[in-house]
Amino acid sequence: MADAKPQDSGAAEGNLAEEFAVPSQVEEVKSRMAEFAERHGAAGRRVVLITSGGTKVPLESRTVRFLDNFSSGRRGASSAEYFLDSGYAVIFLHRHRSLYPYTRLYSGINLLDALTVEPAEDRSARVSVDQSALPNIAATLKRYQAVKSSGLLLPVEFSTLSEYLHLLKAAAQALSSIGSKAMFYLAAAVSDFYIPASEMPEHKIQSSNGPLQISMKMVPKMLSPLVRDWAPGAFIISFKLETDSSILLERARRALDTYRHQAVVANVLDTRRGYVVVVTCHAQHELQLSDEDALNNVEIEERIVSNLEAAHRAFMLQG
Ligand code: 9Z3
Repeated sequence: MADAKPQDSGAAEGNLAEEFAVPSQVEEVKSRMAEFAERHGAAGRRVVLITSGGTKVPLESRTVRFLDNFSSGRRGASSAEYFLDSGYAVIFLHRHRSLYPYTRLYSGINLLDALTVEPAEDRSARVSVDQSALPNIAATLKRYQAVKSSGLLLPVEFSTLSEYLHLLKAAAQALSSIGSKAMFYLAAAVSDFYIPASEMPEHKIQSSNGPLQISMKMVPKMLSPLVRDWAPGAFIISFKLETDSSILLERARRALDTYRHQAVVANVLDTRRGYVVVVTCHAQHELQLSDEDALNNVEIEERIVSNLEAAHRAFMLQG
């Protein structure tokens, strides 16, 4: 997640398909996203594309080992809920098995510990839920079902880095028809490095060959063609993650200067659940949860989404 200038990219965005295999489902998913965007755009709704979760980068083509990262997908999944609450239609481009809207609230719980069977004798046995083991389950389930039946949430999954890159491009093109009604909220933690297929060993790397040295290429920065070519009218938010807080804001500003999009949400790994800065070309908004907020289970994503929703509205008015 280091910074790189666009010209450092190993693969220029134009030849994405040469370096990253095109997933078979991409055209079909693209038309579903385009239909979703047009339907909601025509109904006067704004549409946000959220990217969420980490990526894994294989070291062998018959993959035994890969490089992964820390991202749980919680930022993306909880933000999706707040965007839905704010009236957006949401395309949720997430890594397979990362956290998912609503179910994320129960991710640390063993479901079987919250269920009991009664009576056990025949096939009419009912399974019931211990609501104290699944806090707010009734309200959450109602909200989940309402969102599902309203057709306001379109989940799209990726597993590999290649899938992520091609699906993001497809999503950008699919949303171009709704112009400034589209928001991109790029919260996924995408690897900056990869091994091109042509340089990857086919079989498992042998430890008998001794210590391993690998050389990786830079993943193309998708923000550049996204802002310039694929969705020039959209409201685009990237995220900047650092572990050293002293360089965070400078890096966020540098990203804004380089890509010229609308905002960067800057966060530090250890404090990301309680503190972020929304950096735009004119301003800097610090969003911080107080001790009282934390006691009341307020989530920082509620603040982030509220801040960006208002900024998006102003952006659309500027026309
Ligand atoms: C973020 O900074 C997200 O806020 C987190 C959320 C990944 C930290 P979790 O998924 O964590 O809730 O566990 N996302 C973007 C990170 C990133 O890779 N940014 C790139 C960079 O920093 C720019 S696109 O260079």
